[in-house]
Amino acid sequence: MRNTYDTADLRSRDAAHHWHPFSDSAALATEGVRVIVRGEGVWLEDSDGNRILDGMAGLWCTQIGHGRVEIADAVHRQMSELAFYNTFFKTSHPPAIALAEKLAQLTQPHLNRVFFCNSGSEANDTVIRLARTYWDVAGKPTKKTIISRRNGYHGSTIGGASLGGMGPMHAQGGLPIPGIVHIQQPYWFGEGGDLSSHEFGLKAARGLEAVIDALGEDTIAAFIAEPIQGAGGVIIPPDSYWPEIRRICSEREILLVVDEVICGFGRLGSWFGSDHFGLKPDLMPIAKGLSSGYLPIGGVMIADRVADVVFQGGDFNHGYTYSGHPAACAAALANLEIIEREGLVDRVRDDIGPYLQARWKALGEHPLVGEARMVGLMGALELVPNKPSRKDKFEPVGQVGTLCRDISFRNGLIMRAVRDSMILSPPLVLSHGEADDLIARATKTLDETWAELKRQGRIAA
Ligand code: PXG
Repeated sequence: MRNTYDTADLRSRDAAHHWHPFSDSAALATEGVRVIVRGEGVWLEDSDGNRILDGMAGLWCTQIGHGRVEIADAVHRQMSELAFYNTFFKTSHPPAIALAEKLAQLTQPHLNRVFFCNSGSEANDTVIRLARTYWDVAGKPTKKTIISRRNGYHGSTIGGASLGGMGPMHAQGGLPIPGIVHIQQPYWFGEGGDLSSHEFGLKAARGLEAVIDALGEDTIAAFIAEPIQGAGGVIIPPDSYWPEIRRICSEREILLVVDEVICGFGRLGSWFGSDHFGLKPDLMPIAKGLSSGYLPIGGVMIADRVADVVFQGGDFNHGYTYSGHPAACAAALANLEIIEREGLVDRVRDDIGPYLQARWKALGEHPLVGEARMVGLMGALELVPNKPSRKDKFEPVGQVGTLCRDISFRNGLIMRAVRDSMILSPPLVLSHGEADDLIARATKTLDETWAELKRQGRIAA
């Protein structure tokens, strides 16, 4: 099909009326947005007809790739039958029932109930209310504080952004809300200093124990963390980290909340990041890959031990108009069916995961790359000025990452920049040939970034 879009017209109308998330809207209006018009598999097409490899799976979510008409058909069928009804006031409908049952089957045996929301942010706001309500009903109402991590990401609502540990988000709007405490993240490359990765993993984990002791266990409701931090820069914790957190959680009376919004639904080569790291969550927020982003839907999986207590408290006074929206549930069900039928989770674990990881890690040889890391299909390249030093960073932080991201775009590959690291999280349907293509584009991008930095005199010639 020929591309018949008028990019200049779209850009000017966008600039006039569309306020973008996480953007400097004034600067963007001058620069002009890139307009994406079509998607097929791992490929996107922009309004100028350029093909771009979607190395970010939409926004960490399009597990099954773009353009799967099967999902559109399932949604069409559902909307033709029942486009909307709510799940409040003693009602339900078949797609919400079927999806809740399916999620109970796919998750660990102790997770048998889901509370539906429309996003990961809403899921995490739900987590705050559920965790505190749990302790209220359990007769321990002083247990209210939630421990989270600096540079964690849990969404952009007031609750989600407060749980998250993003400084620039806290700086706007008077966040975080009271009752949330942040500890160190397990980011060895950036914060490990002279410690080995093993030692640093233990140190970061023991920060949890130290805060529980400092504040008193009778004040702590929960600890929340992503199995691997996504938006924070694909922070893969040292091997010592999660076992130590598991030990601490088993010795202390606190809920463990594992935020699976990015790591869930096959991203790490297991159904959930909790399975990968051997974690047993009490609450488990999900979104993104649940529907591959075809329609907005999220939820919180709730452990039996939590549900059993909260049920004794009567009404849980919380919910969203679109909790369990029929069309979104139908999209999610069709998406999960594709993930299962095509064996995408095993494929990431045994086939395309190891294939891409080997090639991605080889990019670590590049003079600009201080570390190349990847688990499943989720990876990062740390760009450094003075390899092999981990201590020397580009100043000011972020410019080189943005430069590299823009060059990558021009080379037809979407990577995301976090500080000065390049992030990759492609659709799980990526073929071997597409993985080779991706690596070729990433290599070209690194070479061109390196050349540009030399030209600018920012690294020794
Ligand atoms: N938890 C985690 C772990 C996430 O990654 C959310 C919660 C919030 O989900 P919603 O659906 O409310 O966005 C997320 C979202 C980025 C980026 O630039 C990452 C997210 C969202 C937007 C941008 O990396 N993650």
